[in-house]
Amino acid sequence: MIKAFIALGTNIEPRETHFIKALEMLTEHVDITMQKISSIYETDPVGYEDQSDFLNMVIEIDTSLRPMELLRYCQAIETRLGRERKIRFGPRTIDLDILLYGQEKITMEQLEVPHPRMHERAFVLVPLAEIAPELVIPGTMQSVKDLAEELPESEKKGIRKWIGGASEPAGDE
Ligand code: GSY
Repeated sequence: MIKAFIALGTNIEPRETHFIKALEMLTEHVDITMQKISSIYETDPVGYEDQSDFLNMVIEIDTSLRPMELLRYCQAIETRLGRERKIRFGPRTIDLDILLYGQEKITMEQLEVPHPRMHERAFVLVPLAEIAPELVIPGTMQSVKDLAEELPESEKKGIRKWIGGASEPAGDE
């Protein structure tokens, strides 16, 4: 069994329903066991900014799927939930990004693990730090908690915990 982390993002309504369905489909796979689920965060769009706010979360799974099998299953979920790839970095019903697959470093055309931008994205680091604060991303020397804490204030401001259909600043408990 390999421990893997997957980031989920959605910015087309009904956003929470997309998360619920994606989690159901992951759970129903016989070779995937859900281990941890972060809170949901509402986040300002990064990259292409002229689009709606995202909901983001991160999960930890145990899996016996090989990396490409896991990628194909994640892509199948995206397709079943109606994802279209019209604008690069543009709006999406659901996005499932494999962040980490054990300690493996994978460099393929279709899949790069650790995810190449995960250590700089607040919408990944904040939920990941919630479920795996002491994790060290292969290739970095710092824990996820430290990386999240060191994010610029301007980026942390764009991450709000999503509670019962409303959001409030993250880290204010
Ligand atoms: O793969 C990430 C999709 N994405 C996101 C996202 O999930 N959240 C936020 N806040 N901005 C994003 N920009 C892109 S592309």
